[in-house]
Amino acid sequence: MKIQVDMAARQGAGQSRFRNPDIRFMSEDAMKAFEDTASAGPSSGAAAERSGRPKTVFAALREEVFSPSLSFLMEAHNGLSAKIVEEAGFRGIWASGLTGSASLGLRDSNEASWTQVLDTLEYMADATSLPILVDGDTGYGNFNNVRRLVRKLCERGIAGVCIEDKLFPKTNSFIGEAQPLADIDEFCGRIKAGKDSQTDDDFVLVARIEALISGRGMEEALRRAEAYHAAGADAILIHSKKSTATEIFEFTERWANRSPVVIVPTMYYATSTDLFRQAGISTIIWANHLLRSSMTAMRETARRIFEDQSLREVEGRVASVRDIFALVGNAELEAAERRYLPGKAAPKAVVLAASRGDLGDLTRDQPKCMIDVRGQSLLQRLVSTLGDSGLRDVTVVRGYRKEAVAVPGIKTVDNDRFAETGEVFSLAQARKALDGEAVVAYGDVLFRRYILDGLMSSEGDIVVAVDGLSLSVKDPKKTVRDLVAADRPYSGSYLDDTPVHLKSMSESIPSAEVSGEWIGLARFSTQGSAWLRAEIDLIEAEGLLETADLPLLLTRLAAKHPVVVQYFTAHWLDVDTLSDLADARNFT
Ligand code: SPV
Ligand code: MG
Repeated sequence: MKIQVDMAARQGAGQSRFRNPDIRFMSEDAMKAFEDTASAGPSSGAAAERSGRPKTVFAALREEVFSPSLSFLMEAHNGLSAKIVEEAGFRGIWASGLTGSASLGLRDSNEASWTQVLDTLEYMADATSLPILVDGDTGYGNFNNVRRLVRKLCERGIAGVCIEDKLFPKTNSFIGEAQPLADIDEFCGRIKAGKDSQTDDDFVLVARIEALISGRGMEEALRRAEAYHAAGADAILIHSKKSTATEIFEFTERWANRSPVVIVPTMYYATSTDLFRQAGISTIIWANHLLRSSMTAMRETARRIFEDQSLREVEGRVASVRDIFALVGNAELEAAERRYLPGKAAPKAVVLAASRGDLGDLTRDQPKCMIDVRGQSLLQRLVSTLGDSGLRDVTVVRGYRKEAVAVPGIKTVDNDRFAETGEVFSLAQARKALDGEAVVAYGDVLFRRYILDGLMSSEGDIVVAVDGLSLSVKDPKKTVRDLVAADRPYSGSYLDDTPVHLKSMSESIPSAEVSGEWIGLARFSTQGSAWLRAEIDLIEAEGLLETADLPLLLTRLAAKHPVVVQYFTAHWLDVDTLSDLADARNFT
């Protein structure tokens, strides 16, 4: 359902990008997301998530184009580059016609058919959660081709299209002079046909003006902008091939933001982004830089290997094979195999949540794991992260205020002697869950899912997650209980795959030997779990079950079996103090 929104009135006349009080169309969902974002600041894409309603890619692109702050779309030309754009932190993708063609070895002259473009887009949309604005060239024909294109784009979850006012087959804007332009009325027909064919209200159609490129001048560009806007284009892309942005700024000044303006500063790259921001530009497209940088890298590697007839110089300078596995999500496949393949028993998780924790009033009626962090308890957050990595069989060891431990779907066991016993005693209460692959976690840690996925895909029988750059390393005076001494320090190199092993873990490791801090997360293979159970039995037989803690247990295991240290840095926290709790509330 569409609602009419006076953007100028909503944003307040002073700060509106749309100085001309104009009527815009936004779906209710997009408007809500937009308002939440505007009031929560630029980092809040979480509006929809907070409301429990996933934001569509269509609404996400609309939000980028219509938000008052400057947005950026980064070029991608296939599934892998789309993933890299997302990994870098961008909020949207430009599916460039030039780079999409070039990556197929073709010219930017509609040599790839539009359905071949669509196929590539499907890979890209599958590979990323970011919204994609596709360079639809001229729309591949007349109004009728645009209609079919837009319907197919909506079907495949492509959030928007940009069409340019030239003729099919197109030629890249940076080739030649005075390329013929489409008749204005005919192009307006393409715009109307596109808008009438979208099957999602938030689909974005950008009309690209080539008048400056083809030497037809500013008046022509403005006349076209007015006509395309009136025909229903959501935004105007004003293109220029000058080396300075003078004509872009003249256009934005005179257009006065009657609708959002999109630019492609490939040729006027030296202009500062702040000037674009001051000019009220909506969106900058970095149009071809991933393809161009990969060409440089591929040439260098090919030449090196050709000359050396060896890989020695190259290995270590290129992404590791493991990096490829990580980028395409092999960890998820492994988790799915455990869930769906016969014979691959689902792994279990044991969460230790018996202790009270010392957070004053907050832990008067509930244990620390039940403290609320932005609408969900710490334990609920931990259980969902575990679930996302395929760990759905979760046993929580309760103790202090056990009746307050309530999270749907968990199993519980109790350590009723929590006040006078330690962690190994708690773990022993969950011995039954330690019969096969298992993860053990403290109940007060939050971590990004990739850390757990890393443990789950490790080949070690016992693997511990260690922050190689935590405060314990930087400031050995800070009291951290779970200090780790490993046989190799954290190297900081993504390419370094050499296995690292635990030597010992405790709060009193001499500072020179500290390699990091254990975050309270460990994985045991079926073999590892058997070793773990045997060690708990032994500790019990020695009369130490009440007093032993997990660092002691892991140190004893490390003396007998390889305990693999998996390093990472940041992206986790445990909640020991009120200031940790404040951090937890900002943790995403
Ligand atoms: C593209 O990336 O294909 C574009 C931008 O259309 S440009 O190459 O500048 O024309
Ligand atoms: Mg193009």
